[in-house]
Amino acid sequence: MEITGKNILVVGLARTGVAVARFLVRNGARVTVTDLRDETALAGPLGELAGLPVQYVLGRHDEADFAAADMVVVSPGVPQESPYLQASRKAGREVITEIELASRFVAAPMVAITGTNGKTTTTTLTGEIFSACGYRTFVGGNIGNPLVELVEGGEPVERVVVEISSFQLEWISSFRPRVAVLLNITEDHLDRYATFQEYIDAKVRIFENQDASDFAVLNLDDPIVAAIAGRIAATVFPMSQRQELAEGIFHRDGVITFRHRGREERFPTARFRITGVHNIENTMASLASTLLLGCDAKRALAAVEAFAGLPHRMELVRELAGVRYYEDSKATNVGSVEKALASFDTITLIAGGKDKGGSYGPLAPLVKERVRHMVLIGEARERMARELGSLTDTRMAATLEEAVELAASLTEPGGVVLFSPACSSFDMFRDYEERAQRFRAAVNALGTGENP
Ligand code: UMA
Ligand code: ADP
Repeated sequence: MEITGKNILVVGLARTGVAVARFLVRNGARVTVTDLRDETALAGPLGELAGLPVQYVLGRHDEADFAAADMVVVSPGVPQESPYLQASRKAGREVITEIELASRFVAAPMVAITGTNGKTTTTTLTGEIFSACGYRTFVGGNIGNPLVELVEGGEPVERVVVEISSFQLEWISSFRPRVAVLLNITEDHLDRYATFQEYIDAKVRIFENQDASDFAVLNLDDPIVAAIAGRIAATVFPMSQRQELAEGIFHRDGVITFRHRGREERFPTARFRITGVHNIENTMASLASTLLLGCDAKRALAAVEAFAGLPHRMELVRELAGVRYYEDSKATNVGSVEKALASFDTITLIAGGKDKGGSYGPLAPLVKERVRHMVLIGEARERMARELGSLTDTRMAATLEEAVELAASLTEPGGVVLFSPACSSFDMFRDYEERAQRFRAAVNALGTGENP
């Protein structure tokens, strides 16, 4: 792909925009960056690009720029229906995401991981396994560091692992991973997509450019994922915790078995540090991807056993007066909360936050069975109370701190206080990490007589 001398418009100036602009400038493009936020709000990113020959259109978008550019590179946060992007398309301009641009320059075999939940855990673990097997590995994508940073840096690598969101797949045209993983699909991001089907369609695009020489690692236990198997050109490499597979990877009686073209490898789970059925799913996906791309089973097992998981995913914060407090701030949709609820018996659930438009109904059976008390916070609390409130003792709290105190007063010894919000954090917090820190501080302040 030729970039030199091209007139390229970069839309959005946050992590993606900065990395894309740098890469394009370095490769001789004429770069314009536009963002709806103004110069003051963008002081940080502008500082990162200081001194580079970039033109800026800030605080607004200008339709003429979108129609005139040879190519438009769009950040994932920009909605597909943006009228400006539609103007580019109408003018016959190529619109692509950063992941599409970057992948055109990646030569090393790539594993791309998507799904509603488990992406970051699986991406991280996959990277750890490749590294333990001696491959120089780049790990990036939706996890935080854009893939284009790899091609910009020019570091030679032997394996690439990218976490891919549905947003990043919206404007691909040739993106083609050697191994594409789809972990699961449940309702999410209905504040961005008009229907659940639109979200599914965006996710499935990860397989769009693969052929039979590539692999699609599919979780057969998820009905929506299983239904995709017949529709794609890649060689399907199935995974399951419910059925034994002659070809694929499956879990039974504490052993994960990988079978591929006559090769069989067995991985006992007894010494794994990450727990829960969902983490077996993530581990199977990581093992499948890495073994399919050359990893040795013994080294792979050692890497899995050493992996302690990531913060803010069902982390034990503290035990106080016989009550365990778990922080699961990264649980921003019902699918992840289902897994958290399935992990404990007697639960006081703290949930709520910014509503993403989906139904909370799928949580009903587990709430009824396992949740003794529910404390709701944030914008979504009224709707959550309407959909789930009749199933258990339900209270409202004005702040997270108040919710923690209330939960502590309600929970009997032997019970669990679980903060698994089912919502994003942006109504009350900067992001899920700040929300996590606030919960931890409130829990650690319990019993001290102090406010966090
Ligand atoms: N903007 C415009 N015009 C618009 C809309 C937005 O100019 O019409 C501007 C905003 O003012 C802002 C910029 O675009 O300045 C934001 O871009 P962005 O939201 O794409 O932010 P980045 O920092 O580039 O982060 C993106 C991903 N963000 C989203 O998908 C929302 C990051 O995923 C990702 O880590 C990063 O690229 C690197 O690849 C975050 C995320 O929340 C973690 N992802 C979602 C999720 O995991 O659920 C999908
Ligand atoms: P993602 O990057 O897709 O958001 P994470 O690994 O960050 O995934 O985990 C997000 C949330 O989902 C956490 O609450 C975690 O406990 C839960 N989770 C992790 N793996 C799975 C899975 N395979 N299925 C359902 N929930 C999961």
